[in-house]
Amino acid sequence: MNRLEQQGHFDLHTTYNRSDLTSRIVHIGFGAFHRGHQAVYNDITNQESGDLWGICEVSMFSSIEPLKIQDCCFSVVEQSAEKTSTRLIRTVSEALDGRHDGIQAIIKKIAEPQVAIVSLTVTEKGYCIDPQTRQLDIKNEHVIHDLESDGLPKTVIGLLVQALKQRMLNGQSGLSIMSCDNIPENGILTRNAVIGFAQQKDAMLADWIVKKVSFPSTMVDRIVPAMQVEEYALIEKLTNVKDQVGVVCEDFSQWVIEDKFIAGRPNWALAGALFVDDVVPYEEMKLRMLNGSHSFLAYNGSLAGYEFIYQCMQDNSLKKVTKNLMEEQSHSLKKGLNVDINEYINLLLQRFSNPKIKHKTAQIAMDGSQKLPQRALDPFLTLQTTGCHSTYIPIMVAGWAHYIINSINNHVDVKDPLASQFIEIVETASSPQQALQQLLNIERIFGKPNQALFNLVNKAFEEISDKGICAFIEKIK
Ligand code: CS2
Repeated sequence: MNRLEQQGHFDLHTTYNRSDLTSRIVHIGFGAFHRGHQAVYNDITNQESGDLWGICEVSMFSSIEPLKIQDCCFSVVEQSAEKTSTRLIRTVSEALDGRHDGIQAIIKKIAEPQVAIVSLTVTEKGYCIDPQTRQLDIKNEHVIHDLESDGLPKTVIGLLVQALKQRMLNGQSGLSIMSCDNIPENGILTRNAVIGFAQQKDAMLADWIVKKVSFPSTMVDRIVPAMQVEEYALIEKLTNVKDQVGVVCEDFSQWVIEDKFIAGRPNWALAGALFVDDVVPYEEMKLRMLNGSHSFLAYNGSLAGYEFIYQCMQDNSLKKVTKNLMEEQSHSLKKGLNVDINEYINLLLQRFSNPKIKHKTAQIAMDGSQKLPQRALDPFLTLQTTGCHSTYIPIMVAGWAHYIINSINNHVDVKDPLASQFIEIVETASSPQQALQQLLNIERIFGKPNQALFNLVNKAFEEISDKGICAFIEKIK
Protein backbone atom coordinates (compact mmCIF):
# COMPACT_ATOMS: atom_id res chain seq x y z
CA MET A 1 0.00 0.00 0.00
CA ASN A 2 1.26 3.45 -0.83
CA ARG A 3 0.95 6.70 1.16
CA LEU A 4 -2.41 7.73 -0.33
CA GLU A 5 -3.91 4.26 0.10
CA GLN A 6 -2.59 4.01 3.63
CA GLN A 7 -3.20 7.46 5.09
CA GLY A 8 -5.98 8.88 2.93
CA HIS A 9 -9.60 9.12 4.03
CA PHE A 10 -11.61 8.62 0.86
CA ASP A 11 -15.36 8.16 0.48
CA LEU A 12 -14.83 6.02 -2.59
CA HIS A 13 -12.00 3.83 -3.70
CA THR A 14 -11.55 0.65 -5.66
CA THR A 15 -10.15 -2.52 -4.19
CA TYR A 16 -8.69 -4.48 -7.11
CA ASN A 17 -5.09 -5.54 -6.89
CA ARG A 18 -2.95 -2.81 -8.44
CA SER A 19 0.00 -5.14 -8.93
CA ASP A 20 -2.11 -6.96 -11.56
CA LEU A 21 -2.37 -3.81 -13.72
CA THR A 22 -0.57 -3.78 -17.04
CA SER A 23 -0.41 -0.76 -19.31
CA ARG A 24 -2.97 -1.60 -21.96
CA ILE A 25 -3.73 2.09 -22.45
CA VAL A 26 -1.15 4.78 -23.02
CA HIS A 27 -2.60 8.21 -22.37
CA ILE A 28 -0.86 11.31 -23.68
CA GLY A 29 -1.65 14.56 -21.84
CA PHE A 30 -1.90 14.02 -18.10
CA GLY A 31 -3.86 17.24 -17.52
CA ALA A 32 -6.60 18.03 -15.01
CA PHE A 33 -9.40 17.05 -17.40
CA HIS A 34 -8.09 13.54 -18.00
CA ARG A 35 -7.59 12.94 -14.28
CA GLY A 36 -11.15 13.92 -13.49
CA HIS A 37 -12.72 12.14 -16.46
CA GLN A 38 -11.25 9.12 -18.26
CA ALA A 39 -9.13 8.04 -15.28
CA VAL A 40 -12.27 7.90 -13.12
CA TYR A 41 -14.24 5.89 -15.70
CA ASN A 42 -11.33 3.50 -16.08
CA ASP A 43 -10.84 2.98 -12.35
CA ILE A 44 -14.54 2.22 -11.79
CA THR A 45 -14.62 -0.11 -14.81
CA ASN A 46 -11.61 -2.08 -13.55
CA GLN A 47 -13.43 -2.59 -10.28
CA GLU A 48 -16.77 -3.52 -11.82
CA SER A 49 -15.46 -5.85 -14.54
CA GLY A 50 -12.37 -7.37 -12.98
CA ASP A 51 -10.81 -7.03 -16.45
CA LEU A 52 -7.92 -4.75 -15.51
CA TRP A 53 -6.76 -2.01 -17.85
CA GLY A 54 -3.81 -0.04 -16.51
CA ILE A 55 -3.01 3.37 -17.92
CA CYS A 56 0.52 4.47 -18.64
CA GLU A 57 0.32 8.26 -18.22
CA VAL A 58 2.52 10.22 -20.56
CA SER A 59 3.53 13.83 -20.61
CA MET A 60 5.66 14.75 -23.63
CA PHE A 61 6.79 18.16 -22.43
CA SER A 62 6.24 18.60 -18.69
CA SER A 63 7.42 16.56 -15.74
CA ILE A 64 5.30 13.67 -14.49
CA GLU A 65 7.53 13.08 -11.45
CA PRO A 66 4.87 14.19 -8.88
CA LEU A 67 2.63 11.33 -10.05
CA LYS A 68 5.49 8.82 -9.80
CA ILE A 69 6.31 10.01 -6.29
CA GLN A 70 2.72 9.15 -5.28
CA ASP A 71 3.07 5.64 -6.72
CA CYS A 72 0.70 6.74 -9.50
CA CYS A 73 -2.37 7.21 -7.26
CA PHE A 74 -4.24 10.49 -6.95
CA SER A 75 -7.42 12.02 -5.55
CA VAL A 76 -10.48 13.31 -7.35
CA VAL A 77 -12.84 15.50 -5.34
CA GLU A 78 -16.28 15.72 -6.93
CA GLN A 79 -18.46 18.64 -5.89
CA SER A 80 -22.02 19.59 -6.65
CA ALA A 81 -23.42 22.75 -5.06
CA GLU A 82 -24.71 20.62 -2.16
CA LYS A 83 -22.48 17.59 -1.90
CA THR A 84 -18.78 16.71 -1.90
CA SER A 85 -17.21 13.29 -2.28
CA THR A 86 -13.63 12.15 -2.39
CA ARG A 87 -12.32 9.36 -4.56
CA LEU A 88 -8.94 7.64 -4.83
CA ILE A 89 -7.92 6.77 -8.38
CA ARG A 90 -5.82 3.61 -8.61
CA THR A 91 -5.86 2.74 -12.31
CA VAL A 92 -2.53 4.25 -13.35
CA SER A 93 0.06 1.53 -13.85
CA GLU A 94 3.05 3.71 -14.70
CA ALA A 95 4.08 7.17 -15.85
CA LEU A 96 6.60 8.50 -18.33
CA ASP A 97 7.65 11.95 -19.40
CA GLY A 98 9.79 13.24 -22.23
CA ARG A 99 12.04 15.20 -19.90
CA HIS A 100 13.16 12.46 -17.50
CA ASP A 101 12.45 9.22 -19.31
CA GLY A 102 13.01 10.55 -22.81
CA ILE A 103 10.78 10.58 -25.88
CA GLN A 104 12.24 7.23 -27.02
CA ALA A 105 10.89 5.54 -23.88
CA ILE A 106 7.40 6.80 -24.75
CA ILE A 107 7.69 5.50 -28.31
CA LYS A 108 8.89 2.15 -26.98
CA LYS A 109 5.98 1.96 -24.58
CA ILE A 110 3.35 2.56 -27.29
CA ALA A 111 5.06 -0.13 -29.35
CA GLU A 112 4.64 -2.76 -26.60
CA PRO A 113 2.35 -5.56 -27.80
CA GLN A 114 -0.21 -5.37 -24.96
CA VAL A 115 -1.00 -1.70 -25.66
CA ALA A 116 -4.43 -1.62 -27.31
CA ILE A 117 -5.40 2.04 -26.98
CA VAL A 118 -3.55 5.33 -27.10
CA SER A 119 -5.81 8.06 -25.76
CA LEU A 120 -5.18 11.76 -26.09
CA THR A 121 -6.01 14.99 -24.29
CA VAL A 122 -3.58 17.33 -25.97
CA THR A 123 -5.93 20.31 -26.58
CA GLU A 124 -7.04 21.53 -29.98
CA LYS A 125 -3.60 22.78 -31.01
CA GLY A 126 -1.90 19.47 -30.21
CA TYR A 127 -3.29 17.91 -33.40
CA CYS A 128 -1.40 20.33 -35.68
CA ILE A 129 -4.40 20.66 -37.94
CA ASP A 130 -5.43 23.56 -40.11
CA PRO A 131 -8.87 24.25 -38.59
CA GLN A 132 -10.37 25.20 -41.94
CA THR A 133 -9.18 22.25 -44.05
CA ARG A 134 -9.12 19.83 -41.08
CA GLN A 135 -5.95 18.35 -42.58
CA LEU A 136 -2.40 18.23 -41.18
CA ASP A 137 -0.95 21.73 -41.10
CA ILE A 138 2.24 21.20 -43.08
CA LYS A 139 3.24 24.82 -42.51
CA ASN A 140 3.42 24.31 -38.73
CA GLU A 141 7.10 24.68 -37.77
CA HIS A 142 7.07 21.66 -35.46
CA VAL A 143 5.39 19.50 -38.11
CA ILE A 144 8.05 20.62 -40.59
CA HIS A 145 10.71 19.66 -38.06
CA ASP A 146 9.22 16.21 -37.49
CA LEU A 147 8.72 15.56 -41.19
CA GLU A 148 12.29 16.51 -42.02
CA SER A 149 14.04 14.67 -39.23
CA ASP A 150 14.00 11.07 -38.05
CA GLY A 151 15.21 12.22 -34.65
CA LEU A 152 13.08 12.93 -31.61
CA PRO A 153 9.63 14.24 -32.54
CA LYS A 154 8.38 17.59 -31.26
CA THR A 155 4.71 16.91 -31.99
CA VAL A 156 2.31 14.31 -30.64
CA ILE A 157 1.47 13.36 -34.21
CA GLY A 158 5.14 12.79 -35.08
CA LEU A 159 5.50 10.69 -31.92
CA LEU A 160 2.45 8.56 -32.73
CA VAL A 161 3.66 7.90 -36.25
CA GLN A 162 7.12 6.84 -35.02
CA ALA A 163 5.51 4.49 -32.49
CA LEU A 164 3.20 3.01 -35.12
CA LYS A 165 6.20 2.45 -37.35
CA GLN A 166 7.86 0.49 -34.55
CA ARG A 167 4.75 -1.65 -34.23
CA MET A 168 4.70 -2.29 -37.96
CA LEU A 169 8.40 -3.19 -38.05
CA ASN A 170 7.99 -5.49 -35.04
CA GLY A 171 5.15 -7.28 -36.83
CA GLN A 172 2.68 -6.34 -34.11
CA SER A 173 -1.04 -5.78 -34.21
CA GLY A 174 -2.61 -2.36 -34.67
CA LEU A 175 -4.40 -0.40 -31.97
CA SER A 176 -6.90 2.40 -31.49
CA ILE A 177 -6.05 6.05 -31.12
CA MET A 178 -8.83 7.80 -29.22
CA SER A 179 -8.99 11.57 -29.00
CA CYS A 180 -10.71 12.97 -25.91
CA ASP A 181 -10.45 16.62 -26.90
CA ASN A 182 -13.27 19.08 -27.60
CA ILE A 183 -13.08 18.99 -31.37
CA PRO A 184 -15.84 17.99 -33.79
CA GLU A 185 -15.35 14.47 -35.13
CA ASN A 186 -12.14 14.22 -33.16
CA GLY A 187 -11.55 10.66 -34.44
CA ILE A 188 -11.61 11.74 -38.08
CA LEU A 189 -9.42 14.72 -37.32
CA THR A 190 -6.86 12.57 -35.50
CA ARG A 191 -6.91 10.13 -38.40
CA ASN A 192 -6.34 12.98 -40.88
CA ALA A 193 -3.38 14.21 -38.85
CA VAL A 194 -1.76 10.79 -38.30
CA ILE A 195 -2.30 9.40 -41.79
CA GLY A 196 -1.53 12.78 -43.39
CA PHE A 197 1.80 12.79 -41.56
CA ALA A 198 2.61 9.15 -42.40
CA GLN A 199 1.82 9.74 -46.08
CA GLN A 200 4.46 12.47 -46.22
CA LYS A 201 7.02 10.16 -44.62
CA ASP A 202 6.42 6.58 -45.68
CA ALA A 203 3.65 5.33 -47.98
CA MET A 204 3.91 1.74 -46.74
CA LEU A 205 3.46 2.85 -43.15
CA ALA A 206 0.48 5.03 -44.12
CA ASP A 207 -1.09 2.00 -45.75
CA TRP A 208 -0.45 -0.13 -42.64
CA ILE A 209 -2.08 2.53 -40.43
CA VAL A 210 -5.14 2.68 -42.69
CA LYS A 211 -5.60 -1.08 -42.25
CA LYS A 212 -4.53 -1.58 -38.64
CA VAL A 213 -5.42 1.52 -36.64
CA SER A 214 -8.90 2.73 -35.70
CA PHE A 215 -9.74 6.24 -34.59
CA PRO A 216 -12.94 6.30 -32.53
CA SER A 217 -14.55 9.70 -31.98
CA THR A 218 -15.68 10.69 -28.50
CA MET A 219 -17.71 13.37 -26.78
CA VAL A 220 -16.25 14.13 -23.38
CA ASP A 221 -17.78 16.29 -20.69
CA ARG A 222 -16.82 17.27 -17.17
CA ILE A 223 -15.85 20.67 -15.80
CA VAL A 224 -12.40 20.30 -14.25
CA PRO A 225 -10.78 23.70 -13.68
CA ALA A 226 -7.03 24.14 -13.47
CA MET A 227 -5.93 23.57 -9.86
CA GLN A 228 -5.14 26.50 -7.56
CA VAL A 229 -3.69 26.65 -4.04
CA GLU A 230 -7.18 26.63 -2.54
CA GLU A 231 -8.13 23.34 -4.20
CA TYR A 232 -4.95 21.58 -3.10
CA ALA A 233 -5.72 22.70 0.45
CA LEU A 234 -9.27 21.38 0.12
CA ILE A 235 -8.02 17.94 -0.94
CA GLU A 236 -5.69 17.81 2.04
CA LYS A 237 -8.44 18.90 4.41
CA LEU A 238 -10.90 16.33 3.08
CA THR A 239 -8.62 13.34 2.60
CA ASN A 240 -5.83 13.93 5.07
CA VAL A 241 -3.17 13.60 2.37
CA LYS A 242 -1.08 16.15 0.50
CA ASP A 243 -1.65 15.39 -3.14
CA GLN A 244 0.32 17.15 -5.85
CA VAL A 245 -1.71 15.72 -8.71
CA GLY A 246 -5.26 15.50 -7.38
CA VAL A 247 -8.10 17.47 -8.95
CA VAL A 248 -11.34 19.08 -7.82
CA CYS A 249 -14.19 18.91 -10.31
CA GLU A 250 -17.96 18.98 -10.64
CA ASP A 251 -19.92 15.82 -9.89
CA PHE A 252 -21.48 15.64 -13.38
CA SER A 253 -19.74 13.73 -16.14
CA GLN A 254 -20.61 12.33 -19.54
CA TRP A 255 -18.73 10.27 -22.11
CA VAL A 256 -20.12 9.19 -25.47
CA ILE A 257 -17.84 6.94 -27.49
CA GLU A 258 -17.93 5.63 -31.03
CA ASP A 259 -17.58 1.88 -30.63
CA LYS A 260 -14.71 1.28 -33.03
CA PHE A 261 -11.83 -0.34 -31.13
CA ILE A 262 -9.71 -2.58 -33.29
CA ALA A 263 -7.78 -4.20 -30.42
CA GLY A 264 -10.43 -4.29 -27.69
CA ARG A 265 -11.41 -1.84 -24.98
CA PRO A 266 -12.53 -1.67 -21.36
CA ASN A 267 -16.27 -1.80 -20.87
CA TRP A 268 -16.48 1.83 -19.76
CA ALA A 269 -20.29 1.50 -19.95
CA LEU A 270 -19.99 -0.05 -16.48
CA ALA A 271 -18.98 3.40 -15.26
CA GLY A 272 -21.71 5.19 -17.22
CA ALA A 273 -20.16 5.79 -20.66
CA LEU A 274 -22.40 5.44 -23.69
CA PHE A 275 -21.18 3.50 -26.72
CA VAL A 276 -22.84 4.62 -29.96
CA ASP A 277 -22.41 4.30 -33.74
CA ASP A 278 -22.44 8.04 -34.33
CA VAL A 279 -21.07 10.57 -31.86
CA VAL A 280 -21.65 13.64 -34.04
CA PRO A 281 -25.09 14.68 -32.70
CA TYR A 282 -23.86 14.46 -29.09
CA GLU A 283 -20.66 16.34 -29.72
CA GLU A 284 -22.39 19.09 -31.70
CA MET A 285 -24.80 19.58 -28.83
CA LYS A 286 -22.05 19.72 -26.25
CA LEU A 287 -19.51 21.75 -28.25
CA ARG A 288 -22.03 24.37 -29.31
CA MET A 289 -24.24 24.63 -26.26
CA LEU A 290 -21.77 24.06 -23.42
CA ASN A 291 -18.41 25.04 -24.87
CA GLY A 292 -19.91 27.81 -27.04
CA SER A 293 -21.53 29.35 -23.94
CA HIS A 294 -18.29 28.92 -22.05
CA SER A 295 -16.43 30.92 -24.68
CA PHE A 296 -19.19 33.54 -24.71
CA LEU A 297 -18.81 33.95 -20.94
CA ALA A 298 -15.03 33.72 -21.04
CA TYR A 299 -14.88 36.86 -23.20
CA ASN A 300 -17.98 38.83 -22.31
CA GLY A 301 -17.99 37.78 -18.64
CA SER A 302 -14.37 38.72 -18.35
CA LEU A 303 -15.04 42.13 -20.01
CA ALA A 304 -17.77 42.60 -17.38
CA GLY A 305 -15.17 42.00 -14.65
CA TYR A 306 -16.04 38.43 -13.62
CA GLU A 307 -13.15 36.14 -12.74
CA PHE A 308 -15.15 32.90 -12.55
CA ILE A 309 -18.01 31.31 -14.51
CA TYR A 310 -20.22 30.88 -11.43
CA GLN A 311 -19.97 34.66 -10.86
CA CYS A 312 -21.25 35.27 -14.40
CA MET A 313 -24.27 33.14 -13.46
CA GLN A 314 -24.96 35.36 -10.44
CA ASP A 315 -25.53 38.24 -12.89
CA ASN A 316 -29.12 37.65 -13.95
CA SER A 317 -28.81 39.51 -17.24
CA LEU A 318 -25.70 37.61 -18.28
CA LYS A 319 -27.36 34.35 -17.24
CA LYS A 320 -30.43 35.18 -19.34
CA VAL A 321 -28.29 36.03 -22.38
CA THR A 322 -26.32 32.79 -21.93
CA LYS A 323 -29.61 30.90 -21.92
CA ASN A 324 -30.64 32.72 -25.11
CA LEU A 325 -27.35 31.75 -26.72
CA MET A 326 -27.86 28.10 -25.74
CA GLU A 327 -31.31 28.18 -27.33
CA GLU A 328 -29.91 29.76 -30.48
CA GLN A 329 -27.15 27.13 -30.67
CA SER A 330 -29.73 24.36 -30.20
CA HIS A 331 -31.44 25.41 -33.45
CA SER A 332 -28.23 24.58 -35.31
CA LEU A 333 -28.22 20.93 -34.18
CA LYS A 334 -29.10 17.96 -36.33
CA LYS A 335 -32.51 16.53 -35.63
CA GLY A 336 -32.95 13.09 -34.14
CA LEU A 337 -31.01 13.40 -30.91
CA ASN A 338 -33.11 11.98 -28.16
CA VAL A 339 -32.42 14.74 -25.63
CA ASP A 340 -34.84 17.19 -24.06
CA ILE A 341 -33.14 20.46 -24.99
CA ASN A 342 -34.83 22.51 -22.26
CA GLU A 343 -33.68 20.05 -19.65
CA TYR A 344 -30.20 20.11 -21.12
CA ILE A 345 -30.12 23.92 -20.98
CA ASN A 346 -31.29 23.95 -17.36
CA LEU A 347 -28.67 21.38 -16.47
CA LEU A 348 -25.93 23.45 -18.13
CA LEU A 349 -27.03 26.62 -16.30
CA GLN A 350 -27.07 24.70 -13.03
CA ARG A 351 -23.60 23.29 -13.69
CA PHE A 352 -22.23 26.73 -14.59
CA SER A 353 -23.77 28.17 -11.40
CA ASN A 354 -22.02 25.70 -9.07
CA PRO A 355 -20.09 28.04 -6.71
CA LYS A 356 -17.78 25.22 -5.60
CA ILE A 357 -16.26 25.05 -9.07
CA LYS A 358 -13.88 27.96 -9.51
CA HIS A 359 -13.55 27.93 -13.28
CA LYS A 360 -11.67 30.99 -14.45
CA THR A 361 -13.00 32.91 -17.44
CA ALA A 362 -9.36 33.60 -18.34
CA GLN A 363 -8.66 29.86 -18.51
CA ILE A 364 -11.47 29.25 -20.99
CA ALA A 365 -10.49 32.36 -22.97
CA MET A 366 -7.20 30.71 -23.93
CA ASP A 367 -6.67 29.42 -27.48
CA GLY A 368 -9.72 31.23 -28.92
CA SER A 369 -8.37 30.80 -32.44
CA GLN A 370 -8.65 27.03 -31.97
CA LYS A 371 -12.07 27.10 -30.34
CA LEU A 372 -14.12 29.68 -32.25
CA PRO A 373 -14.41 27.65 -35.50
CA GLN A 374 -16.46 24.87 -33.83
CA ARG A 375 -18.10 26.95 -31.11
CA ALA A 376 -19.17 29.98 -33.18
CA LEU A 377 -18.49 29.68 -36.89
CA ASP A 378 -19.87 26.18 -37.60
CA PRO A 379 -23.23 26.84 -35.87
CA PHE A 380 -23.45 30.29 -37.46
CA LEU A 381 -23.00 28.77 -40.92
CA THR A 382 -25.58 26.07 -40.24
CA LEU A 383 -28.10 28.66 -39.07
CA GLN A 384 -27.31 30.82 -42.08
CA THR A 385 -27.94 27.98 -44.53
CA THR A 386 -31.23 27.12 -42.88
CA GLY A 387 -32.35 30.76 -42.99
CA CYS A 388 -32.27 31.29 -39.21
CA HIS A 389 -31.05 34.54 -37.71
CA SER A 390 -28.16 34.55 -35.23
CA THR A 391 -28.22 37.15 -32.51
CA TYR A 392 -25.92 35.83 -29.84
CA ILE A 393 -23.20 33.91 -31.70
CA PRO A 394 -21.86 37.15 -33.29
CA ILE A 395 -21.72 38.65 -29.79
CA MET A 396 -19.42 35.80 -28.74
CA VAL A 397 -17.10 36.81 -31.59
CA ALA A 398 -17.37 40.53 -30.80
CA GLY A 399 -16.53 39.77 -27.15
CA TRP A 400 -13.53 37.74 -28.26
CA ALA A 401 -12.24 40.62 -30.41
CA HIS A 402 -12.64 43.13 -27.56
CA TYR A 403 -10.93 40.73 -25.17
CA ILE A 404 -7.95 40.27 -27.50
CA ILE A 405 -7.64 43.99 -28.26
CA ASN A 406 -7.97 45.00 -24.58
CA SER A 407 -5.48 42.39 -23.43
CA ILE A 408 -2.86 43.50 -25.96
CA ASN A 409 -3.42 47.20 -25.26
CA ASN A 410 -3.03 46.52 -21.54
CA HIS A 411 0.05 44.31 -22.04
CA VAL A 412 -1.76 41.24 -20.72
CA ASP A 413 -0.39 38.00 -22.10
CA VAL A 414 -2.67 36.48 -24.79
CA LYS A 415 -2.42 32.69 -24.68
CA ASP A 416 -3.10 31.54 -28.21
CA PRO A 417 -1.02 29.91 -30.97
CA LEU A 418 -1.85 32.96 -33.14
CA ALA A 419 -0.91 35.47 -30.41
CA SER A 420 1.94 37.04 -32.39
CA GLN A 421 -0.38 37.65 -35.35
CA PHE A 422 -2.96 39.25 -33.03
CA ILE A 423 -0.31 41.49 -31.48
CA GLU A 424 0.87 42.67 -34.88
CA ILE A 425 -2.68 43.44 -35.96
CA VAL A 426 -3.59 45.34 -32.81
CA GLU A 427 -0.33 47.26 -32.61
CA THR A 428 -0.41 48.43 -36.22
CA ALA A 429 -4.15 49.13 -36.57
CA SER A 430 -5.19 52.76 -36.58
CA SER A 431 -8.36 52.06 -34.56
CA PRO A 432 -10.07 49.19 -32.70
CA GLN A 433 -12.52 48.93 -35.64
CA GLN A 434 -9.65 48.41 -38.04
CA ALA A 435 -8.12 45.82 -35.72
CA LEU A 436 -11.48 44.05 -35.64
CA GLN A 437 -11.64 43.91 -39.45
CA GLN A 438 -8.20 42.37 -39.62
CA LEU A 439 -8.94 39.87 -36.88
CA LEU A 440 -12.07 38.79 -38.76
CA ASN A 441 -10.01 38.39 -41.92
CA ILE A 442 -7.85 35.67 -40.37
CA GLU A 443 -8.84 32.79 -42.61
CA ARG A 444 -7.54 30.10 -40.25
CA ILE A 445 -10.26 31.13 -37.80
CA PHE A 446 -13.11 32.46 -39.91
CA GLY A 447 -12.59 30.79 -43.28
CA LYS A 448 -13.72 32.69 -46.38
CA PRO A 449 -15.09 36.16 -45.57
CA ASN A 450 -18.74 36.01 -44.54
CA GLN A 451 -20.29 39.47 -44.86
CA ALA A 452 -23.42 38.64 -42.88
CA LEU A 453 -21.35 37.46 -39.90
CA PHE A 454 -19.00 40.43 -40.16
CA ASN A 455 -21.90 42.92 -40.17
CA LEU A 456 -23.43 41.41 -37.04
CA VAL A 457 -20.08 41.20 -35.25
CA ASN A 458 -19.29 44.81 -36.21
CA LYS A 459 -22.59 46.02 -34.84
CA ALA A 460 -22.16 44.19 -31.52
CA PHE A 461 -18.53 45.33 -31.29
CA GLU A 462 -19.60 48.98 -31.74
CA GLU A 463 -22.34 48.70 -29.17
CA ILE A 464 -20.01 47.14 -26.61
CA SER A 465 -17.56 50.02 -27.24
CA ASP A 466 -20.27 52.68 -26.95
CA LYS A 467 -22.42 51.40 -24.10
CA GLY A 468 -20.00 49.20 -22.19
CA ILE A 469 -20.54 45.45 -21.87
CA CYS A 470 -22.94 45.52 -18.92
CA ALA A 471 -25.42 47.97 -20.46
CA PHE A 472 -25.23 46.08 -23.74
CA ILE A 473 -25.99 42.73 -22.06
CA GLU A 474 -28.85 44.40 -20.19
CA LYS A 475 -30.26 45.65 -23.50
CA ILE A 476 -30.15 42.34 -25.36
CA LYS A 477 -31.29 40.02 -22.61
C1 CS2 B 1 -13.94 24.74 -21.61
C2 CS2 B 1 -13.87 23.23 -21.48
O1 CS2 B 1 -11.72 25.52 -21.42
C3 CS2 B 1 -12.66 25.34 -22.18
O2 CS2 B 1 -12.61 25.66 -23.35
O3 CS2 B 1 -15.04 25.10 -22.38
O4 CS2 B 1 -12.68 22.81 -20.92
C4 CS2 B 1 -15.06 22.66 -20.68
O5 CS2 B 1 -14.93 22.97 -19.32
C5 CS2 B 1 -15.18 21.17 -20.84
O6 CS2 B 1 -15.23 20.85 -22.19
C6 CS2 B 1 -16.41 20.64 -20.12
O7 CS2 B 1 -16.64 19.35 -20.49
